[in-house]
Amino acid sequence: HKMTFPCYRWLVGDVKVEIREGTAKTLREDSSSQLVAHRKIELQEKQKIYRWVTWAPGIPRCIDAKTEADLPQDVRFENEKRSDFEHSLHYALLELSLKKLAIRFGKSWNDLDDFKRIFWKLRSPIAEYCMEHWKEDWFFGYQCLNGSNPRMIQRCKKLPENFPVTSDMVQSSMAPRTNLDKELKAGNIYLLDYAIMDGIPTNTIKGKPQYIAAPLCLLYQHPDEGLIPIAIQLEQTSGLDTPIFLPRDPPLAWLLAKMWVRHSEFQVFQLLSHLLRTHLVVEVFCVATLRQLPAVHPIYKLLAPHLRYTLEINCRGRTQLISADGIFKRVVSTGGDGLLVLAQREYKVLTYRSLQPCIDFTDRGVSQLPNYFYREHSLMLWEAIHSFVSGMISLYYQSDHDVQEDLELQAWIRDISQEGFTELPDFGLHSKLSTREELSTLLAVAIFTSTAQHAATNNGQFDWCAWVPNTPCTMRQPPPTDKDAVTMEMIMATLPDVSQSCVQMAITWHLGRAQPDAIPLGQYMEEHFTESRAVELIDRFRTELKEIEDHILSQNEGLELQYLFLLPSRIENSITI
Ligand code: OYP
Repeated sequence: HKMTFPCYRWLVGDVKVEIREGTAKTLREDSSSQLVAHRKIELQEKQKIYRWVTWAPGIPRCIDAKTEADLPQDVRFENEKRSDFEHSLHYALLELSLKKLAIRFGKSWNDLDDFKRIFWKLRSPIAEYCMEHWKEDWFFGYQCLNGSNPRMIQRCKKLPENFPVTSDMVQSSMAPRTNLDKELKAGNIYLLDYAIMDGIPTNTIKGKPQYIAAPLCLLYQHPDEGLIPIAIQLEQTSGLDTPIFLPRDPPLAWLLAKMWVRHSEFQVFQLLSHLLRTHLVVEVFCVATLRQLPAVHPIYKLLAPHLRYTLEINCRGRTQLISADGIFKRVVSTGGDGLLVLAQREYKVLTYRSLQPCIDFTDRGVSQLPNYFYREHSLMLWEAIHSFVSGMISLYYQSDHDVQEDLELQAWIRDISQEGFTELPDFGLHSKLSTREELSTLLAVAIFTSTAQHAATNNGQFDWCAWVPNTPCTMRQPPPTDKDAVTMEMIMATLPDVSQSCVQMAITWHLGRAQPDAIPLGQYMEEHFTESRAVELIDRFRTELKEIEDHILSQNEGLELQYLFLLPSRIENSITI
């Protein structure tokens, strides 16, 4: 018999009694010494089954399990989920291998339109829209705000020294009667800086080297045209071999420069924004919660629905996606050593601040950008989550003192900060919790990251990556050094080949499609809380989510390109894929 989450306590002697609907209690509130002893035994047992392990140094630690088969039944996929997961991927790969065969047997692969032969429509209006508009500059800018990686763009007050863009170069992109200097001062210039990609080891696929660049891209918030790219340099050191590409260059040169930026974007998006900053961060909360909080603890009850299936999907990711012979090694430029080096660099500078959306937007200086739906929706969701969590916390903790005195909670934060996020002196999360506010923010970070933030990065991946030239997973030729020498032949030799493109489409479809057994944000299949005041807070939370839902729907009405990734009904309650 499998329980989704074990909520039992030993009540009488050794008889296990399952109470899912009991009153939540912190250690101090548990009156009898017998119940206190049961809490202890439960935790000892759990700490035997759920153990920390270092999968690789320099990234968050994770659950000790070689494969998902080592995980306790309680945290495994249900049958329905497992068979769907396994079938959908086979289906996609099979479908695409037929297309691949068709192309192998004599059809050409020498023009961008050839990508249409393997392109899957699959009811994704955005993917189709992308295929039509991916070359347009406004569309490039739009994706910085509302694509799958909406956290890369930052305001640029002063040009980086290694990116010597001059006023003359970009004058033709400017609105009348202004120039680069004025716009820098006015705060209308933005930057994408992929310095983190510089020198990352590159993959070799079927004997052929793959290539990586470390681009810089300047953008301008144009009064009429919106956010548009105005200059691109493909490497971090400027020089004769690293020209600054401009919109007025030969069209194929500008296009290839943008593709190189988008190729870096693929890596940063999948490995850093998606894998590291959602999957691996949430796994730390998962393991600590299972190890340190008994099932009757209010914080356990609060977090459990947001941790469903995360351990299993992450185990599968470690064995099949980022392993030495996984999908990345087979088709992505950062496959092999690169992906770990990249993740380690990001982990070193990962901060707790940056996981809080309000602070992140301020730090990046992007609060003024118009049509930044991701920002607007994230902030609404953060507010709703934070106020729900604060309400729950004040039900179970009457004062800050109660937080300080909750020994189980203190062991939990210690596990998170010292066992999970190890080797991270500048992370900025204390190893003790002293106030209710600190606790609420931390729980809001855990819930926001496992729900909204994961949805924002995961759910659009087919939409934005299915048209491979828009977000290529690898590059097979080095970056261009001569603007005038760029040809279509060179572009086709650079972009992923047929089989790499097929895998990119299959995997992003597999991960990005709606999950059949999804539980949406704020819906709880088990009644962890039965106290009437807690139930009222849950109801209020749902009402707020419904208001956000209506707001987003009406805002999107009639839009050619809709932003619905953060529609509460489409956000899953936990990272399950
Ligand atoms: C697990 O049978 C996951 O090969 C995805 O991983 C795909 C598999 C297994 C493959 C199954 C198989 C989920 C957890 C995660 C994550 C975040 C990073 C996702 C990166 C996706 C990259 C797509 C690559 C396209 C070339």
